[in-house]
Amino acid sequence: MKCRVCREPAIIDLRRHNANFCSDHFLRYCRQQVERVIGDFAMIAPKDRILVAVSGGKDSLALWDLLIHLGYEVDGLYVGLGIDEYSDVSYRYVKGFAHERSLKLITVDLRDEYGFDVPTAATNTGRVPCSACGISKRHVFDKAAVDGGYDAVVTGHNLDDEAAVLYGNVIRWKVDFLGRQRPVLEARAGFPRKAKPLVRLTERETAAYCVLRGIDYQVEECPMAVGNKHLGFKHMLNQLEEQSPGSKSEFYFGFLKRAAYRFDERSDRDPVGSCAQCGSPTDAEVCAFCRLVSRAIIPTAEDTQPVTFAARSDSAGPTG
Ligand code: Q46
Ligand code: ZN
Ligand code: ZN
Repeated sequence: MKCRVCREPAIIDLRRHNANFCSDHFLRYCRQQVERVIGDFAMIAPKDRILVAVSGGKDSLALWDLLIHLGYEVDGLYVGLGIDEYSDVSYRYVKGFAHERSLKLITVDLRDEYGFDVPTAATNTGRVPCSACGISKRHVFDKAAVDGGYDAVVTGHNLDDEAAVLYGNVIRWKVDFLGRQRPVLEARAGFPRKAKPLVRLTERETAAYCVLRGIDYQVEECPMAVGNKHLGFKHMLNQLEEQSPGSKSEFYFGFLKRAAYRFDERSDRDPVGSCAQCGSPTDAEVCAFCRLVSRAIIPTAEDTQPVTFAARSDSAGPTG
């Protein structure tokens, strides 16, 4: 197996491109994919101040590294979700990455800032954990970006993520979500621009990128993702990709090119009001996040039935 560019021994084969690369040319390929998508979708301008949401996983740390390498000014934002040891270990990877490279990291811990964590929020509100988590992360990302004067928030969603989300939205014909499923969403009243510069790279590629760049990352899946529909969709799409390399990319980029615009008008309306409690844009009197907070607060010590996850993570020290 030889590198398509230099004919030296290859370290990775990319079947959807019918190409093999040595490590140098694979890293160059990753950077080119990110540069291309940033340009194609006008995600970031050269002087923009960027906030990257980092979870400690391979995608977000690879994205931070890639953007710094490409010359952008990028600070990190980590949200402490309070998910048991998983969050402790994730945070250590993020801190280590930022510290080694002298990068600025902003940390927002849900318990410290808002008095709840994701497991207790899920238990106390009856929501599935990923729903409570998603509402919380969106709110914190938006607020941190607006408060910090950043031009855009970027996230590490990759091609596998976006194809799986698209698949889920298509099979249920969630037209509002389909209208917002673009790799960049422009800033709107009270919301920063949001972009996903990794959508041309797969999970396998971001993992390989991290290994080659010596980036340590949280390998474990979030324990709350068990049973998550998207994992099932990813698995199905991987099987399809195995039989027909390039399917995922054609599905996702074909949608963006040929179909996404048909759903635009369903989604681009700005919220008409602002939240009575936090001031965020919303159509309701109180935004979804503030409603979540009011129902999710961690029980006090006097409560006789502490929630399992909260009790464990309150007492757990860093491990791993
Ligand atoms: S962190 Fe949060 Fe994910 Fe865990 S609870 Fe679900 S959404 S799976 S990216
Ligand atoms: Zn090469
Ligand atoms: Zn609010």
